[in-house]
Amino acid sequence: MNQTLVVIKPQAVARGLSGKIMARYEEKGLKLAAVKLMQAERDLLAQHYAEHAGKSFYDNLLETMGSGPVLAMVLEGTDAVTAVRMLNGATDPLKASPGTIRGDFGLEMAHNVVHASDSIQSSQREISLWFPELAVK
Ligand code: FUP
Repeated sequence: MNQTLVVIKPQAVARGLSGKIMARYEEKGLKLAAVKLMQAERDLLAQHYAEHAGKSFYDNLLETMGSGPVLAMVLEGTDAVTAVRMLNGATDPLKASPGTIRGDFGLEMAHNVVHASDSIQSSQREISLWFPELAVK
């Protein structure tokens, strides 16, 4: 069993896709451990995407992610990190296979519809960043 962070991005929330996307994860057998609709502050996004600081797409990425509410969630299950990455598909929606979430619901790299942690280590870092209230006190 492990946990992973998923963020449904602002444009997908605005397009009314949250329910459909969440259903994909639930239908796979992943369990929702936490969920919240929130406006991501720039400071949170800068920490979240620290590995991309300085890259050509960084400013646009932070602006896009801060452009409206996101739906952040923690999903858990057997190999949840890998399971979610497989369901999401490739980063670039044009290269993501049809049937995957990114493949089915978007066209452009800068506007793919979801983020998910890429390893158990990043899931732990990202869950504590997005859900500090879940930390053991
Ligand atoms: P992923 O782990 O699949 O979310 O992909 P990355 O961490 O490499 O990228 C994070 C986000 O940056 C992507 F969702 C979209 C954006 N991005 C671009 O806009 N252009 C790029 O060339 C790479 C990533």
